[in-house]
Amino acid sequence: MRTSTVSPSGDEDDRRVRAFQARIDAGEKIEPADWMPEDYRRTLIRQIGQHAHSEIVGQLPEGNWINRAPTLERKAILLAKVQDEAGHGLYLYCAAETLGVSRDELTAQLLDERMKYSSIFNYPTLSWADIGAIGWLVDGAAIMNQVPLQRCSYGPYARAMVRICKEESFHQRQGFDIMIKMAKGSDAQRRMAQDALDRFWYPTLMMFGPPDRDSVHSKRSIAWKIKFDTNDDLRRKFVDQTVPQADFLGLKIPDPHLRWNEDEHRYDFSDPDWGEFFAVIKGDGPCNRERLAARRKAWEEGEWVRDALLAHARKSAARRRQEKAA
Ligand code: BYC
Repeated sequence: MRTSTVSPSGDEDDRRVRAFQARIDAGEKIEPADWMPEDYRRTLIRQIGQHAHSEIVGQLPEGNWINRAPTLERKAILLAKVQDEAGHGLYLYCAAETLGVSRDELTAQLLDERMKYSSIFNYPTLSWADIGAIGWLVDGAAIMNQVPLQRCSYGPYARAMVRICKEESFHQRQGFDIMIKMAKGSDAQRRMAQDALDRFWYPTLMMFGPPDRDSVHSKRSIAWKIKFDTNDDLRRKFVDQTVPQADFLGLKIPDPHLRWNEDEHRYDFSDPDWGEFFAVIKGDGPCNRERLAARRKAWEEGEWVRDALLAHARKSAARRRQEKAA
């Protein structure tokens, strides 16, 4: 892969950077063997790597309920969803690998906390209704954020997103279906549904990232078509889409300032507690330690599988070499 190793300084570098930006502006896809500025490559590794880690860590809160799903059908659906998340993680690690970073390296960076994963997965799942709320709200937010990424300038990421988005739609639908059952069920079920909405609303709004004034990467990522909307714009779109769904369920969004703004034709709403968001992404949320401990345990316990695969691959390669030589 050809990348610049220094920031553009001479005429030649300036020309290459301008030509690169022109390709992006013209809607061309950048492919792994193409020249790209080092910062573009690093930004993609950061975003795709974090995204992959989110899919993998994101299995934990829902995996917690597979054994406690209320019916066999719900259990089969949840199992399929959690397996899909593992698949999304793998597509994304493969996309990141095309940028010259190995999956082992990305995992090492997650485990020693140099890389992040989505803040949302640091909140616990306390009841079955939380599984509905995750599908409805968390996957709903994920779709809002990920649909534009299908047009990302980097080919392998864009193509991975096409498949991921298809599966996310099913995830969102199954979550909303759980919420319908709960919200229209007994009083106790309705209370559980409202409680899940109360706890997941603001953490879901945080998924879109810090407010625009604190977003360090947005401007450049938008210019590079690695991002298409600002964090606040996507958050607003999500609120506008979700409030009527909550009305349909007969549930109340836990925001006393939520109002329809007739002039601007959108909802006004309260910001999440940004102090809480920054604490969570620094490692100080309700479940950060538990999540990382689970990933470290899985990594350590999987060592024999990795060793066995490597030994098998080496043996097969040696056999192929012998056959070729014979
Ligand atoms: N959580 O400059 P900003 C899923 C960090 S998986 C943690 O605005 P950017 C699902 C940000 O990384 C959902 N950290 O950043 C899976 C940066 O720190 P660094 C995952 C966050 O990149 C299973 C700093 O804050 N989706 O849906 O322009 C089951 C400043 O932020 C968060 C993706 O990853 C956060 N919420 O924008 C169910 C989608 N927000 O890196 C569902 C792809 C911000 O400088 N990613 N930070 O140390 C993106 O679209 C963008 O990376 C973001 C952030 C919108 C998330």
